[in-house]
Order: sequence, then structure tokens, then C-alpha cells
Amino acid sequence: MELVTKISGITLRNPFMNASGVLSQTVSLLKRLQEAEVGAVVTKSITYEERKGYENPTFIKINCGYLNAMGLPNPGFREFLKELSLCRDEFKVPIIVSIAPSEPKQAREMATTFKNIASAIEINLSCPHSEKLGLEVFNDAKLTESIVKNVKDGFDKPVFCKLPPYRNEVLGIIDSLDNCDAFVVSNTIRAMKIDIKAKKPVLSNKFGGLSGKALHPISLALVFELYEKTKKPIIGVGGVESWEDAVEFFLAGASAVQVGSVLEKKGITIFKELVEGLEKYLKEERISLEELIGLAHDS
Ligand code: RRO
Repeated sequence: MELVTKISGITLRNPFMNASGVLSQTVSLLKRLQEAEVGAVVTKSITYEERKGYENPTFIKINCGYLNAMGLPNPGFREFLKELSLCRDEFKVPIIVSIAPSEPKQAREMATTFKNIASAIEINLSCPHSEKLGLEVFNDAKLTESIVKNVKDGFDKPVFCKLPPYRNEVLGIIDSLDNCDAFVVSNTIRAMKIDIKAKKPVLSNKFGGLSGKALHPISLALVFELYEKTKKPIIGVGGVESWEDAVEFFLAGASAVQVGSVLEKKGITIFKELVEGLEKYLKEERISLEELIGLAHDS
């Protein structure tokens, strides 16, 4: 079955990509990723200035998924651009550059800088545990609107907004995000774990983002609801561990699916499993991927 799909005019050989931040922190990891059967690669969220990230522990497994508070470790956009430019030609799949801006002018500068490298920009409006970035930006509707507009003005290709999993806030803002081309739904949920012997939070940053199994039904419900409220394409992300989980996202209305935590667990071979599983399912059900998208909604 044909898995080629389009998101806002970008052609993907299949609808699967990594979620930003997972196995994508460095250019060499991105190169490894594309050796797997990905439709596109998504970079770690890049900030204006370099960030060291938080102290360990930054990533832990808990019984309903994973908690992370990496703290956006990255070399800053100029250095990252240098590294990526050196091997741009080695990439055979679209590169989606994730940026985490905190103000409009810097957002525009970052987007413009990546215009010859990126097939799309994904704006991180949803990291749940960083000061003046991600969710803190999203919680300021005017700032968010202005950032999205500036990225759009500075970049002539598609711009995606990565949203948090919080239904009311997302539904309250999407109309003012008219400038963007697609929504990525969703980032992790703000969460924590406390060590009962040490009597203190386990993550060095105290709070982190919950991903994995527990996130899947929550993101799925938001994708389903957004699909009825927007005409923009949606990229589903959250707790996909098997092709069946991905199919749920397509049925809810996602045009593509990103995978995150499972990459830590299973490695890049998960993409082959997803591609083969989806192909087999489409064949058995005798439908195309295009027909599958949104099929769980009443017609
Ligand atoms: O780097 C992180 O700690 C991080 C980011 Br940028 C994000 O968007 N979501 C998340 O769970 N962690």
C-alpha cells in the first residue's frame, strides 16, 4: 500500500517521524535516524543561545511511562546551523527544525537562518518545565501569536506549532494561530515523581514532562477534537509504541505520527515495524492512508 503522504505541501515517503528531542539531539543522531524508515526527521528544540540543560537525573522510567526534564540542552541556533549545514546533502528525507523561541524577533531570526536547511519549522510552544520557553510562551496568547507571525514572515516554507496536551487552553488559542500551517499534538504533560525514602522529587528540576503510554489516550482525544475544529493538518504524537497506536491517531484525524519515548526503548527499528504494520493493515482493510485519516468521525 502507498504510504507517501503530504503535510502542508511537504512530501513524506511515509507518515512517521521522530518526536523532537528523542534521538535527535545531535546531527549524527539525526543521520542515524534517517537510516531507519522515517518519513522525516525532527531536530531537538533549538534555542537562541546555547543551553547546558538540567543536572541529572533528567530522564526516568515510571510505571505509566517516562518523565523527563532535559532542560533543552542544545548548542544554540548558530552553532547547530553550522553543524547541520556541513552535512545537509546527506539527508534524503525532509528535515523539520524545532525551535524554542522566547520572543518574536529572535524567533524570526532563527527561522530565517534555517531557511535553506529546513523543509519546515516546528515551533515548540509546549515544553512543560522551562522558564520563558515552551508552555510559558504558550500561556501568553499575544506573545504566542506574535512569535508564530514572525516565524511565518521569516520563513517561506511550512510552520508547525507544537501544542501542549491541555484541551481548554489549546481550544482557546487555535483560532489565533491561523498563521501556522499544521499542529503537532502534543508535547508531554507536566508531572513529577517523589522518592519516598529521600523525601524529595526525583528529577533534579523537580517537574518534568510525562510521555509514553499514559500520554497516548490524552493526545488522541485532543487530536480527535482538533480535527473537528480546524482544517489544518495535524501530526499526532504521544505514547505511540506500536502500529496499532499509530492507526488510532490516523483514525482520529492525524495526517502523520511522531514517535518519542518508544525510540529510547526499542531503538530506530520501530519505524520498520510501524511501516510494515500500517501497510498490512491498509491492505487487509482495503483502504488508503488518505481514506483512513479521520475515519473515526461521524461522516
Ligand atoms: O528538553 C526538554 O526538557 C523537553 C522539551 Br524541549 C520538550 O518540549 N518537552 C519535554 O518533555 N522535554
